[in-house]
Amino acid sequence: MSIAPALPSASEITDLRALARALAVEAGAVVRGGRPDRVEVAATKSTDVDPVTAMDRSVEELLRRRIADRRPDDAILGEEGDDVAGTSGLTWVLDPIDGTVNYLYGVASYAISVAVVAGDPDPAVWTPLAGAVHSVVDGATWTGARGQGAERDGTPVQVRRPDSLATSLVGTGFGYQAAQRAEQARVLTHVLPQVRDIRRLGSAAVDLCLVAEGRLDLYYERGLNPWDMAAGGLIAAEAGAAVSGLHGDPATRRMTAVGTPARQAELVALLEEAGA
Ligand code: LIP
Repeated sequence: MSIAPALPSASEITDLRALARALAVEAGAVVRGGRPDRVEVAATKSTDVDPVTAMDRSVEELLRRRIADRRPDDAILGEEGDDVAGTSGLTWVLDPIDGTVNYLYGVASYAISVAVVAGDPDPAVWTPLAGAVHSVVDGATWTGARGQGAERDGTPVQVRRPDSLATSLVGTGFGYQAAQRAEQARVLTHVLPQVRDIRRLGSAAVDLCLVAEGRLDLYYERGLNPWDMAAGGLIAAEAGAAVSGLHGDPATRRMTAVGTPARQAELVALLEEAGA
């Protein structure tokens, strides 16, 4: 049984939020200022269509340097680099460019995602404390902090409360494995007739923040990595969303379903029915 981590005070969490925001905004400026007209794939990861670019790597190095400088006792879990151990019990969870395929093609939805969690940096057991998501192309920044709400560029945000699942606009996404996409397509054929419409925007971090501010009603995806969901999940939760997996589980790689509680529960039931 995992022991509940000692949590920082409210004012420390406020400071962590400010640092997450500053890091995401600084990294965003680097990406905005340095994106070449034609982005090259530096390498591929889980499959041939799972790309990493030079910018993903350089931005993560920048974030790691800043955190090592400002928070030397904290651990780091990042998409593009090795885990760094810490002694403080806190871990920074980094996605230097969430929506890398969009960045590659110049499609507008990609973001820097920076979060800090207490406890094991595992979505099944972690305690998210603070997070920031910076949308590179339009410069929007969302932040959230445990028990302190969520905001976009200084304005508090709240989830939308649609009257029914049938009138809910739902975001989702698909993985880099062909077999996984086939399974996700099967589930989608079950979901689509039951909702207003589907949006596949390409960045889980941005999708979660769009739910937080009511520009999407619901979001679900199977296969998310911790760094795809750490900041966005907290921001959505602090904006009033229910954030969970299926069958009473927390939100993890297995499934992440998010939205205003009444509709989110209906979406979860639909996904369970579909055997998602
Ligand atoms: C992406 C997620 C997106 C998902 C993609 C990919 P990445 O993260 O944000 O929701 O559908 O398959 O996982 O790889 O750009 O950091």
